Order: sequence, then structure tokens, then C-alpha cells
Amino acid sequence: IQSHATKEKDSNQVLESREEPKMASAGSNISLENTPTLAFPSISTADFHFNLDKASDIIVEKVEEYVNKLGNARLVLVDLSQNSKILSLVKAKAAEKNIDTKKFFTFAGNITKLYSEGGLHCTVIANATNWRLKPGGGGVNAAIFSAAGPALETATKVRAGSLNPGKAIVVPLPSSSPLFSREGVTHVIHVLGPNMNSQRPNHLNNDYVKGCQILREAYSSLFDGFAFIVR
Ligand code: AR6
Repeated sequence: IQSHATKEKDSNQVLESREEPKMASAGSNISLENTPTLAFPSISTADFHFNLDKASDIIVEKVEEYVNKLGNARLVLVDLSQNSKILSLVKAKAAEKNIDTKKFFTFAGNITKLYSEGGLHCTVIANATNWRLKPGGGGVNAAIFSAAGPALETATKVRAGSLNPGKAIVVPLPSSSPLFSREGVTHVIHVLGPNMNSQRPNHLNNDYVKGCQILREAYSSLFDGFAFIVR
């Protein structure tokens, strides 16, 4: 409980320290912070129905593996609601493992409005996408493509036409995108997680051995992509 409190405080401090740059300059909108930060949603746990307890174990395992390889860069797990089950599971498990709360924390907010509404500047955001890398389809994918405008779809197409489960692709965001100018996001990393939802094409028929393997691979691809940007 104590480490939760500490973590909460850390996040608040992060918020406070970001109040000032917001006013910075009308032209660039955002005075960019020097701390590279990746905000990522919980891959596969909503529309793709992946078990939350298993997913939270994998998130914490992968964060622990990568967090110290990333220098001063930060990782932030984001979900829409303060009451998000995945956020509380991950927060508790990360605290048990004593993961540095300055380098990894959870945050409730819309991933497309982290700076403008939450005061948290994230230079890179991850998208839980579909295999066609297409806008729409609901969830975080629809939100990110819609907020980023057509520039993201165009920039994505240049990189790839489709994605396999467990893979991620880094897309530099054109400065014409509102996510760039308003939120200070320079890259979007699309990630395709395992699909456990039998109502969706190519589901894994509840095979969690394969599912966990693909989810681990998805987080490795995502964090490798972020490490590449940071370098
Ligand atoms: N900001 C932050 N987190 C969000 C937002 C948002 N705007 N929207 C959703 N989440 P999901 P999946 C959280 O369903 O399970 C899509 O249709 C959400 O609460 O977006 O990987 C794609 O096209 C959950 O914690 O992704 C694929 O076909 C997390 O983001 C399919 O769904 C992921 O939820 C992918 O399913």
C-alpha cells in the first residue's frame, strides 16, 4: 500500500512539473521535455479478450526486462479509466517487484490527449492495432487513427501494408498531425497482439500457451521499437 502511495505521488509530481511548459510558446505549442516517454495501452485485453491476470504478469515481466536498458527513458501503461482493472493489477505487481516508479508508472487518461488533458508529455505512443493497420474498428486503434488524422494512415502505408501477431512497426508522425503539434508525439508504434476473441478473425481458440508467447513477443517488439527511437 505504501509503495502505491509513493507511486501515486511520483505521478503527481510528474504532472506538476509539466504545468509550466504548457504555456511555453504559441508557435510550437509544446516545449519538448528531454525525457523520452512511451505511453502504451494494454495490448489485446479489451476487444481481443486476453485474460487480464496473465496479461498483467507479462506486462510487468517485460517492463522489468527493458526498463533499465532504456537509460532515462520512461514507460507508461495507460488506460481510459481510473478504475481500470489492468492498471491496478499491473501497478500492484510492479510494486511487488520494486520497479522504479520514475521509470515506469500507470496513468489513467485518453492516450490521444495525454498532454493536453493530462499534462503528461509522452514522445511516443503505442497503438493496439489490427493486422491490416487500418483506421477504425473501435478501441484504441480507432481513437489514435482518428486523432492523428490522415497523416498517420499515409505514413503507416509507407512502412507496411499488414502486420503479423507479435510484431510492431515504428511510424514517425508527420508534423502536420494534431497528435504531433498538440500532444508532442513524434512516433506511433503499431503493435498487433494475440487475438483470443472467437468473434474476430484468426483467433487462437483459447490457446494461452501460444497467446502468452505472442503477447510476450508483442511487448518485446514494442519496447525494441522504442529503444530504437531513443537511440
Ligand atoms: N486511450 C487509452 N486507452 C484506451 C483507449 C484510449 N483512447 N481506448 C481503448 N483503450 P483495444 P485489443 C484501452 O480493444 O484488445 C481494435 O478494434 C482499452 O481499455 O483497443 O488489442 C483493433 O482494430 C484496453 O485496455 O485493443 C483490433 O482489431 C486497451 O486500450 C482490436 O481492437 C486495448 O484495447 C485490438 O484489440
